[in-house]
Amino acid sequence: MKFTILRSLLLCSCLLFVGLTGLFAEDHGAHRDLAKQHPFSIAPIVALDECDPASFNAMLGADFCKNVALGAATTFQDLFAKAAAGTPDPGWDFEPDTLKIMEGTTLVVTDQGGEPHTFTEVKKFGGGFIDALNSGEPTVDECEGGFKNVEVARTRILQGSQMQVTGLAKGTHHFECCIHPWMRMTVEVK
Ligand SMILES: [Cu+2]
Repeated sequence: MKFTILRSLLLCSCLLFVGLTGLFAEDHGAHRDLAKQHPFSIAPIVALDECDPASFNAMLGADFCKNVALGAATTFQDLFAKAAAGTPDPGWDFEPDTLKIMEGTTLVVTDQGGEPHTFTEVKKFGGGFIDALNSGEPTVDECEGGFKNVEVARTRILQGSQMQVTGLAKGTHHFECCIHPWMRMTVEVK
């Protein structure tokens, strides 16, 4: 009797340990596979950046960039200089970079950066609507016209807000930011 209880306790501890290990292991990957797990209804994605409020707001107006990333210090001028050099700032990023989901899963994209982004589906990755940030790549059709194009405007995400993407068909989908086109992610729907 005692032995059975002890064995159960041991089994429970093991399961708990395996569960916790799984949790911690999963959280830090840039490539997330939710398709192998219990069907998820929501897949979280974050947009990140490190805009420096002083220089961005001097160019683009008060409150364009909010200081949410402590110590964010990429100036407006640095961001453009790095993009022009073909080495865009990696602090502007969607996480994860790749994602596998089951059909029917909703993508919930949260802008945790300091400035606005777009999460725009494109056939093929390429340039956004600000030539000087495109590192020489031509603007993709889906970003053409910038926010004057209602299809682009409706994919805009403001700081601290979320957008949802539903109804993705099975197959591979590419998303990029039409402002900072090196922010890219691929979603595979199974
Ligand atoms: Cu962006």
